[in-house]
Amino acid sequence: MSRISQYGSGDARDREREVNEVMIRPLPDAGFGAEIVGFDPLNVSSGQRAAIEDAKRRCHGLLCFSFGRLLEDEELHALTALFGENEYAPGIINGIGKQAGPGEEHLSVEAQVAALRERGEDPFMLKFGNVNPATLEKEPTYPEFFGEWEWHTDMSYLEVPPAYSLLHARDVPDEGGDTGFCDQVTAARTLPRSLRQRVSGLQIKHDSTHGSDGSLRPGMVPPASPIEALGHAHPVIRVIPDTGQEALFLGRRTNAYVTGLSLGESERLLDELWAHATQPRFCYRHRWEVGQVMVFDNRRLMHMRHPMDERKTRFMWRTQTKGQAVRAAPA
Ligand SMILES: O=C(O)CCC(=O)C(=O)O
Ligand SMILES: [Fe+2]
Repeated sequence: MSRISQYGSGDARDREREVNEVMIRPLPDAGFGAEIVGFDPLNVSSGQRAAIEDAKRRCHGLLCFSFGRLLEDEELHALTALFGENEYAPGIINGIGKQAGPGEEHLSVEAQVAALRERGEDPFMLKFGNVNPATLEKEPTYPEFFGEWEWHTDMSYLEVPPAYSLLHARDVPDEGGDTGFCDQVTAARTLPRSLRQRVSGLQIKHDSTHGSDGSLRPGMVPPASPIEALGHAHPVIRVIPDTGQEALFLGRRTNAYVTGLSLGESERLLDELWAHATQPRFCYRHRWEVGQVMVFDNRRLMHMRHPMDERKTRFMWRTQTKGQAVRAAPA
């Protein structure tokens, strides 16, 4: 993929733009995406806001804000608000990447949010890694944390999955722990015609029982087979509302199931789709710098995390924005 044709017209001024002292330029060494430098999320001019809207459309849904410093909670929330309305973080509200524990089945979302706030927790922000969030001292964590996290789209097991996710690097190892991004609009555009015909009208059920690191989510029981997995079914090819583009929407491979097929047929079709969707030519691997925020459009990109050394530390903050109803591509 040529960076220039992916980003814009190829004119040098067009590729590197200064808007009220904010620099927007193609993400180095990537086939897509833009890097934004010199941005203050608490003080955004209308020109900057328009430039970000434009970059959202032109940069394949991947924007890297390089702040060169750690953000405050309210700064990450202000940046998130440029991309949409806050969505709850996974794993803390029943039904959103978490199964209610015994006696918790009737708790309202409001009651759960109030209890989280009481404990000083932010229901919209996930803080994860192998450090204590308050002291930043290294802490033991579950073994899957260090391995390779599979390709996925955030929270696609929901009926209305989030549109954007924002990941803020607070502490990253000097090697390992990179994040990969994979463009599913290009994957849909290049899908062999015969495969496209086979998936026309089909849906995939997106499992909620396991996280992308392979660990079981809070309160969940492993399904007997993908057919029994808990999660929502979505069209294999969706239309992104903002741009009208078609994108493959595979979610994650573990426990995925093409509804209505036998398990064997479903597995074979999914293997073919995944082999096509994750080709290196559609992907970019991001090496983090502390202080960066990667904003990615879940409707367009899948992401994964590379493994890291157990002796090292990594700590990220994450927010996400509410999405819109998933619309199937026309047959
Ligand atoms: O930490 C990363 O690089 C990716 C984590 C991830 O997949 C997520 O927070 O959704
Ligand atoms: Fe993720």
